[in-house]
Amino acid sequence: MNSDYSYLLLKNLPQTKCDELLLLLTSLVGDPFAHADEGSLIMANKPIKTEEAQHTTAYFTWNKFDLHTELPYIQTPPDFISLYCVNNVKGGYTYLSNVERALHLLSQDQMIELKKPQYTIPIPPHFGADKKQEFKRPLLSIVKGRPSLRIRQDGLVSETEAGMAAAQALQSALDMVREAIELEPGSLIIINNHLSAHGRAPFRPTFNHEDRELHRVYLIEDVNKFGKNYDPIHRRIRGF
Ligand SMILES: O=C(O)CCC(=O)C(=O)O
Ligand SMILES: [Fe+2]
Repeated sequence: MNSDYSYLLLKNLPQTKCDELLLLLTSLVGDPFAHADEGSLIMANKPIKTEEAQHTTAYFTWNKFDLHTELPYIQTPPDFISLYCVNNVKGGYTYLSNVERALHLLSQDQMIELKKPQYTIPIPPHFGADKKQEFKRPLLSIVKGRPSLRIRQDGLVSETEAGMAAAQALQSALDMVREAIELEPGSLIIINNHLSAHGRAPFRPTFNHEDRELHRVYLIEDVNKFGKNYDPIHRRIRGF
């Protein structure tokens, strides 16, 4: 896959041995890994009826997931996030926004703000991290001439008002260029996590075997980018 594309969608894949298929196909793009605090290499994005699910937005909830990039609160976020659709419910849209298209809608001054290391993106509660592990970072950087975005709006803080205004303008721009895809069982989407933001429409959970279920794998092109935080035996990263 040419990693300049913001996403790749494959349809009508076999629906047996789907996790083996998911790992096999996505390994062509990068090395699968997970964050040690979150769980398995293949995560099931499926509603779980808990008290926590009412107050947060995560892989186990069914509320709207605003456009974001994956793991924006860690030092080296995944290069790609892949989602294989095991099952979907009506209206269970996946949102995608092309970062370059969105950035065209911003001013030079806003771009300058986004590149300043003035933003704190809170770590979600299910990671069990404390505030001390949160760092100030830029939302936008340029890597080999292409943009690389990290964004998650809920709880985002900036040191300055101009920084916050630029982050809000960015989120509106991402919303304006958004497309919606209703993944079908047997579809696999591989999303470039630098060049694309993703999200999800709110949907009605069933809490049974008919529920929406996407299997998710994170990929990194070069595990050496993780440095000491990476455990190659278990394919896990630690820390933030
Ligand atoms: O459930 C989805 O469609 C995507 C959820 C999501 O953004 C994630 O798991 O990171
Ligand atoms: Fe996500």
